Amino acid sequence: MHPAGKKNVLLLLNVNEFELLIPSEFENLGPIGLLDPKVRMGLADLKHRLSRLEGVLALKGIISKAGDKVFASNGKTVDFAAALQSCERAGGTLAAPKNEEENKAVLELAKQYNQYAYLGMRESETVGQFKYLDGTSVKYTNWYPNEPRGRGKEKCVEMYTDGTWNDRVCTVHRLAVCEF
Ligand SMILES: [Ca+2]
Repeated sequence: MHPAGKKNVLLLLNVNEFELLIPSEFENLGPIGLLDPKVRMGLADLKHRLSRLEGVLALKGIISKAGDKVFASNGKTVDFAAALQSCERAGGTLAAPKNEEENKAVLELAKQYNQYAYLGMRESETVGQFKYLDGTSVKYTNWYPNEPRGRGKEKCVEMYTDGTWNDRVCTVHRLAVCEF
C-alpha cells in the first residue's frame, strides 16, 4: 500500500522501532549517511513532533492508541461492507482488537460516539468460529455472556459500549472504527 515499492520515490526504513518514509535522495547515502548525527537528530525531532500531534489527536478523542496501533472513526454508522470500505479507503482496515489493551482503545471510540461498533472479523463456514479479515482465527475474544449464539445467522461482530462483543447480522448500521 505505501509507496516504498516504487523505486526513486520513497525508501522505507525502520529507525528506532519507528517506520519512516525517507525521500529517495537519501537512499544513496547508505547506512553510514543515516547514522549521521544530523540525520539522527532530524529523526528524533520528527518522532517528537509526531508524538506531540498524536497527543493532541488523542486529547480531542479523534484517535486512541494501543501499542503500535492507532484507532479512529469517522463517526458514521453504516452496514459492515460500507464500514470496511471506509476504513480501507483511508488506508486502514476495520478494528480487530487482539488483546485487552486494544479492546479498550476501540471501546474509547465506541463510548466517544455512543454507538456500537463493527469489529474486523466474521464468522467462518464453521458455525461459531470467527476469523479476522485476513482469514486467520480469532484468538483474543471478549464475548458478552452467552454470545456468540447466532448459530451461523449472525456473521458479523459488534462491540457494545461496555467493550463486550456480540455476533450480529452484517446489515445493521454500526460505527466504523478503523485501525491504522
Ligand atoms: Ca448474537
